[in-house]
Amino acid sequence: MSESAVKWPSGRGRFVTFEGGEGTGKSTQIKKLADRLKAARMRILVTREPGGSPGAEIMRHLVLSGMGKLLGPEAETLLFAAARDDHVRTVIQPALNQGTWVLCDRFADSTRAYQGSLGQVPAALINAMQRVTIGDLKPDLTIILDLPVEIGLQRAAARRGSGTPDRFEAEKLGFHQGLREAYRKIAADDPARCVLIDANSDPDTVAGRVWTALRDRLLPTPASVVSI
Ligand code: T5A
Repeated sequence: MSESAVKWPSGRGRFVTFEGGEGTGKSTQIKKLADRLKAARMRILVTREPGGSPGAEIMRHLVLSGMGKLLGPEAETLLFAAARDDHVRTVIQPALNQGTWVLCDRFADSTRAYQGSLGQVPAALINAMQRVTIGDLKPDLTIILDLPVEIGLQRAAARRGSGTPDRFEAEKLGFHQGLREAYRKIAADDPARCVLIDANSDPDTVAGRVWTALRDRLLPTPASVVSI
């Protein structure tokens, strides 16, 4: 089913998040999906975490510089939460309310994987922060890009060139392997929301898989198809 054969749902926008380890291709795939949706005349907002609003971009600079790590895992989690709170209130929720589809590069699953599973921050703290920052807001679809960690880290290093790895890119291989497992578990635990996608192919092939997931999950009924 192509974009032109789709009768897009109206009303509140849909919230689609992209997750995965370092260099798995989230930004690349979000751009491809956004281009395709825009070609179908959808109203699209592409955003990211940490960041996505002026206040949250300041927090992004703080955590990716490694300052948050100095404060310890719990405090670093609070920094991500503060950034998310601003982003949700000032950008994501207003856009969804206006019928815009929001494509977000990382969201709450990143906190569960990086700070929860790998940073060993207690689930009780993460759940409490989630209640404060996002309340009932839940992605309609979460695309989790899955890739052998060596390939993801090579891609991230190639893109970075001679630049310095950020706070999380600089972690050891075991950290990234644990991250991949954490994301696989998130996908397995919430199959109604999450789709695990093999990202170990060329960008257009992966984009085809992402499109199929979106079509199947967010445009599922035969009534969504109109003849052309
Ligand atoms: N974080 C974030 C937390 O710890 N807790 C949280 O709650 C949140 C929200 C953010 C960091 O913050 C952490 C997680 C992160 O470590 P970031 O700079 O936003 O850091 O970086 P990431 O989100 O990790 O994204 P990356 O920049 O590492 O990579 P992407 O977006 O997954 O990958 P992308 O698309 O930029 O591609 C990387 C390179 O690979 C190429 C691209 O051209 C690019 O050069 N590429 C491919 N090459 C071959 N085949 C393909 N299919 C390819 N797809 C892309």
